[in-house]
Amino acid sequence: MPPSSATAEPLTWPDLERFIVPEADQINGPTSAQSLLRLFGNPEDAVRVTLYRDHHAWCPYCQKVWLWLEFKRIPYRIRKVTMRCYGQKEPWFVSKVPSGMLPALELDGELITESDVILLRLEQAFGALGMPMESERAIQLRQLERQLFRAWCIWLCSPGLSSRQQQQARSQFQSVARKLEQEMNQQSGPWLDPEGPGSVDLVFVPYVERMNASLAYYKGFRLRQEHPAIDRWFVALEQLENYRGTQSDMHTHAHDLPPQMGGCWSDDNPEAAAIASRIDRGEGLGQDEGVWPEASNQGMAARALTRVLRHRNALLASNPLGAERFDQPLRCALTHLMLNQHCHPEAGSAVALRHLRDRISVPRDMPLPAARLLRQALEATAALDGSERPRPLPLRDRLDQNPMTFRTAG
Ligand SMILES: N[C@@H](CCC(=O)N[C@@H](CS)C(=O)NCC(=O)O)C(=O)O
Repeated sequence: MPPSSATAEPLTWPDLERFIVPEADQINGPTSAQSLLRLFGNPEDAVRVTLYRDHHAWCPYCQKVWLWLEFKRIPYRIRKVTMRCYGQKEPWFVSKVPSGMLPALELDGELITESDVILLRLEQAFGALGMPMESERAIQLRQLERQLFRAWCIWLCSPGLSSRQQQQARSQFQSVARKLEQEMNQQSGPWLDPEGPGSVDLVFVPYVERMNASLAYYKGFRLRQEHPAIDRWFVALEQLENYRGTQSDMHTHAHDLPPQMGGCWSDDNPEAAAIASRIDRGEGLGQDEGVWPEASNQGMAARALTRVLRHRNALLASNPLGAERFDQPLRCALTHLMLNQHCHPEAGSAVALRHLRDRISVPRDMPLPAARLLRQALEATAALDGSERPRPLPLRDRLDQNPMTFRTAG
């Protein structure tokens, strides 16, 4: 909804605190990136599993295992570890896993690495999720996932492709995506697994989510429009709260992938530039990005506000404008978020507001629709001050996202 024409005075912090909503139960409630223990109604001594995954929920192989545990409702603990691209790996983790690679998992005290090996061991211990991972069809589908991954990497991560090579890379990617669609179309429902959603579906989720985001942002390619069976599969996933709790958005992926992939290259077409600018401003990409079935704007705005207030001191202190000068502009943006009215920030705050806009990470900080509203409120408030933009987000690392500032918050 566009903001009303009225302008508001910035609410005070106590005024804003009245909008705080209780956080859902992170232990037994819906899937949440903030959980450190998941019991699904079981007693704590039922826990046999510890999942080591990254703080920011950026690691695709971790998402695969995370999804599996959530879909199977296996009680587990979570220990978060820093990825090299955004900080220093914790020494306790390196003594456990010398390569530092994520994910890792402990099952009854046994350490397991490599996401596929982890899933196989979990399957042995707790039973398969739909089709067993080593059945003939599952192996074929897992190979198809790697084929699609390779075609995506060639298109997205090869620097300096000529227009002809770009076209070839796109055709190659689409021919593998069509094979995936054929597999989906063979089933009566939207899933790859006839009993669906099974392990074979979950194996595809992390990278197909990243393909959808990165190909829109860097190539102007709308995966969900071009490949309707993949869209149906996404729509079905988005009905499931255990997927939504892990789901990221296009802004997050567009900017977390370059350091992880060693660079993502734009095809330099006007469609890509328009989509990238829309995503960067925080507008999202509507149905191509994801549509949550039960998201009311007011509820999601309150969830965004609740997360900001939890980290208020760290957000103020880490802002380039400094805590004191960023206080009023941040309250203005939050006032806009909650009242849907423009609120004039103090002069010289546009860059600071956009600095925060650029660093909201999904699902680490909040759900996809909440982040979209918060980014839009930050951008609308910044635009009242001017068009000045912060430095572009770094491409080689994301040390600007070091989690340590936020570790003790809340
Ligand atoms: N083949 C491995 C790949 C795991 C992997 O590449 N992990 C990346 C994160 S997505 C990693 O831990 N990199 C080290 C780091 O970023 O710190 C698996 O399937 O588990």
